[in-house]
Amino acid sequence: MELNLGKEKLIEMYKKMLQIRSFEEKVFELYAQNHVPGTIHLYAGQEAVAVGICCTLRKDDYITSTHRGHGHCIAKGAQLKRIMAEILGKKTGYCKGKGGSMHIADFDVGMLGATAVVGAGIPIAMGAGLSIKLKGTDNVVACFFGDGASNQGTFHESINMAAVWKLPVIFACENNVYAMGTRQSTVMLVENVADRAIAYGIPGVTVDGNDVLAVYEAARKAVDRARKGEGPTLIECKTYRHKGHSRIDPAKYRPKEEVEEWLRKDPVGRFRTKLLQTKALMEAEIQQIEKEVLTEIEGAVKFAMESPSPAPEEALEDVYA
Ligand SMILES: Cc1ncc(C[n+]2csc(CCOP(=O)(O)OP(=O)(O)O)c2C)c(N)n1
Ligand SMILES: [Mg+2]
Repeated sequence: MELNLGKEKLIEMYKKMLQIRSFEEKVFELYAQNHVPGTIHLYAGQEAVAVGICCTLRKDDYITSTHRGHGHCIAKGAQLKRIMAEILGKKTGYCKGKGGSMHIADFDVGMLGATAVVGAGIPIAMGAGLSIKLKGTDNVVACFFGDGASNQGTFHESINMAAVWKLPVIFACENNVYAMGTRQSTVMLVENVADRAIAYGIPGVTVDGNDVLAVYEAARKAVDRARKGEGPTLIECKTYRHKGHSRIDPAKYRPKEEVEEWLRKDPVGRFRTKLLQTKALMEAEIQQIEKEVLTEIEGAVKFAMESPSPAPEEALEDVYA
């Protein structure tokens, strides 16, 4: 990984990765204390993907997300306190506390929404790409989805249409080895999700998804291509979730050695070490960022905990019928 991005960008990247990690640790703790009414799918371990991709985007660009979406929201610049409030089912959350973890969207920062339906974000990204093309602006949309979602029809149909119409979409597959308890290699005969790009005539690249700079570099090329009207790219980021699939999954299907190997490749720790080794940032500067992030997270928790729950009579408001 190369560090020629400028100090400001590196600080932004480290800070966002740390925000996601600390946020997810806090959510896990709050869940254990029974403060989270719905389910949760934690993003810890995959931070380099959301941050590497989103740090190449402008505020007026778009993203679509998945059921594992907290990291995408944070990386695109959504407010920590309102994400936390939504997860805790509070009125100040992005969906007024009525959606929970998998229903967070923030149009102000181009975050078009998380979804509980695996593969459902992919056609939404394709549609956003089509709208950009019809409006004639130079925006792009990054579409996050998992290895499991890449076996859904929505993936194949959307990517083909985006390819044919040269839509400005970056298809970012987070290959974290598993779809719930199913190992990717048992349900796909090609080794890499990126190998599928050739079937649609677009570039496909596989990158180390635990190296934020490698993800950033691949995303930068894909974004440039998309902005110039040259069409979509499929980027596969090889990564790993630290926890089980959702809050109730102890992930016993994962060999101990495999988990240990991936923990050694932890994206946050690796980036921290890299920043220090290359003297891009000094220890004191890093500690300052870490302190700031912890304060922000504490503020978000306090805000969410002190916010009111929605009233029962509001249950049918904001519903399309
Ligand atoms: C259409 C659909 N089928 C099945 C499910 C149940 N389900 C929820 S998450 C998941 C696995 C998704 O795996 P992947 O796309 O690799 O994402 P990851 O959880 O690994 O981030 C499944 C099968 C669902 N929510 N929606
Ligand atoms: Mg997966």
